[in-house]
Amino acid sequence: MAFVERVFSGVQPTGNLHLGNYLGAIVNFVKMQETHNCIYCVVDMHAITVDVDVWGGPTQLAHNTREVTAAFIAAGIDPKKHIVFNQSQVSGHAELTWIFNCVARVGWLSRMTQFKEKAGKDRENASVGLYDYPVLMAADILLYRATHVPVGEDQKQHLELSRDIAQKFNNDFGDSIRGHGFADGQFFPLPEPMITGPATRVMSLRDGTKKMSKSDASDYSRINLTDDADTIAQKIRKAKTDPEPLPTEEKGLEPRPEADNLVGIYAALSGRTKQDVLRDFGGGQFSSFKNALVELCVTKLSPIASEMKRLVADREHVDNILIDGAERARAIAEETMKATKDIVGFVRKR
Ligand code: AQP
Repeated sequence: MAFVERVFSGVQPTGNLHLGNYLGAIVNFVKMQETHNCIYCVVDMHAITVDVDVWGGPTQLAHNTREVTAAFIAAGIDPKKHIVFNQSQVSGHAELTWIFNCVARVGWLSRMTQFKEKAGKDRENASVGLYDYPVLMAADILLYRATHVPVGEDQKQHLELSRDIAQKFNNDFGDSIRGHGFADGQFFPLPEPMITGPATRVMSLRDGTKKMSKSDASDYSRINLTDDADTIAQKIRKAKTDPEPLPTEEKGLEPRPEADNLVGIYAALSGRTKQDVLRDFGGGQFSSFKNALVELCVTKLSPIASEMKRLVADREHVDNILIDGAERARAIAEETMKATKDIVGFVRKR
């Protein structure tokens, strides 16, 4: 069956929204609005899978939820044409997770590298929610039977798991799916990851081998979307580099992760390729390249930061966007849940 194309993606309200989230995900969210119906979700149920002192408690969570919503809107997402909401307002996410918990295998989840990294050595003490995170993510996407998922490269493995869950559900319940009018036995699509652009994995400004991350202890490792111009300039000027001039060819970046990262950031922000950037800056010193990068970052990010600030101050407006989005999301989710319950054999009121 050909599925109607639909985009779904989410961002966790865990604070410190950074350039990696922006270039790896949000920029592509904005682009996909031109060609698809899109659903963008602030995934607050994912945020609470780490310890409460890490996600910051109720007041912080509510603030971060509004801030991510503000970032979506400030970056150019249209909440009227598309859907913007926070996950916990639509109960289908939790309901479908339970059904998928009974489809997914323990062995599949045990291979997830993000769980291994986040749980660290103290695995016994990690929450069950952190272990189950990828199943909730599969439910997020498949609740809307979404076909395309724009994400950064770090989410590739989770997307593969979502495809495995969709496939196993379709196989396990094939006869029932056909019996409920889906002639080819395919109820859930296998969602496609959309990992595109020159900055699918933005690295830390302090260590080019580590991903730029919200939870890095050093604020100098990342550019936050709320940073002002002086802070951005300071962080880029202090960013780790090496003593060589920039290469003239892209392959010269391969053994130089910090140079590769900064050139990738420049390319992504200017909508050009890394080779184009090296045509302008190759052979030159980092100091002049960094000056140009500061200027570009400030030009692109400052309007987003000030619009975010304005929106976060208008709490009622942001909350109304989330409430309206949740209503429209719920209407789609309820259709999927009704059909899924029928397929599984759960008796329900008609
Ligand atoms: N460094 C990155 N480069 C490119 N894309 C990135 N994403 C995250 N970091 C990078 C993408 O941003 C989207 C939303 O991510 P999330 O809200 O799930 O946050 P996260 O992956 O938990 O972000 P962090 O910074 O990596 O958090 P911690 O520090 O907790 O591990 C996703 O599409 C993600 O791929």
